[in-house]
Amino acid sequence: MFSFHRDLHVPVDNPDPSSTSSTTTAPHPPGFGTWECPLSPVSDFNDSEIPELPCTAYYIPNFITVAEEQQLLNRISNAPKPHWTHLSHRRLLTYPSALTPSNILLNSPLPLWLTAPYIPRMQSLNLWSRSPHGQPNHVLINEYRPGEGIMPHEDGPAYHPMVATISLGSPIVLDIYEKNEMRNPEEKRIPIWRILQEPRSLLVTTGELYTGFLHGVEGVDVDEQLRPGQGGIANWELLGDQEGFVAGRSTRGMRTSLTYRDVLRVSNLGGKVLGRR
Ligand SMILES: O=C(O)CCC(=O)C(=O)O
Repeated sequence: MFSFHRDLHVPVDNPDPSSTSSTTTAPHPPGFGTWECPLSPVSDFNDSEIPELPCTAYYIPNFITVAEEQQLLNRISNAPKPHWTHLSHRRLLTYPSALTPSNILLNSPLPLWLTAPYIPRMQSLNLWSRSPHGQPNHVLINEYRPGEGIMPHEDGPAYHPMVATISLGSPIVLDIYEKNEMRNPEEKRIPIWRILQEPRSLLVTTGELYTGFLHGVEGVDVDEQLRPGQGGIANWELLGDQEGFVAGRSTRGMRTSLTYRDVLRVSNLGGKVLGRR
């Protein structure tokens, strides 16, 4: 009856994440870096904006504490085994439930352990003020072992165009790609930007970055070229622990992401769709 998370994504090709290695970034096409953001979806957040990226991405290190990270990891590891969806290169938990095939969320609250104090903390930064429900109503939890990843994709129109990701466990690099529909499908995609997500950080992607680009995580055992500048890490200056990455590489451990979203169409069991704008 319901589609799974993978169906919500719009995959653009189907590479084996473990067969690729990201050590470079693609040259930026003409016009890149000249984003006009007349209606930045988030207003109280400017110190955390990742420079150079299209509008808009924000990175906040240490958004949660070590104790909160541990509590979340404990909750996730206690999730009943049948609740996990096993995908080819990661596993996934979906709260409160998967969307229907027509991308509708059946109205049901998120569990408290996923909401308090994290959603109020995001709201105190004015984060969801422009989303239809004023807060996230859907959380997808991805778990990656070393060597696992997620192919380049976009998150699609089911959601208000914003994702807020809390990272737990190992650091990991998120790659951003041009959509470039004209490319040869055999050709390996090269990221144009790379964002390093430290444990306990919050990454917010929204606006043009949500709608106009793809994102993915390479299935590698070691993230390399961790440094500032072209081909390096776009959020280098915002990292909480630059020192920890001065060797330029980071060996992956288990990494879990909590991706908070606002599903546009919500239905009570009676079938009435609420919350559309
Ligand atoms: O794990 C991540 O940070 C990325 C997850 C992702 O791309 C997604 O859930 O759509």
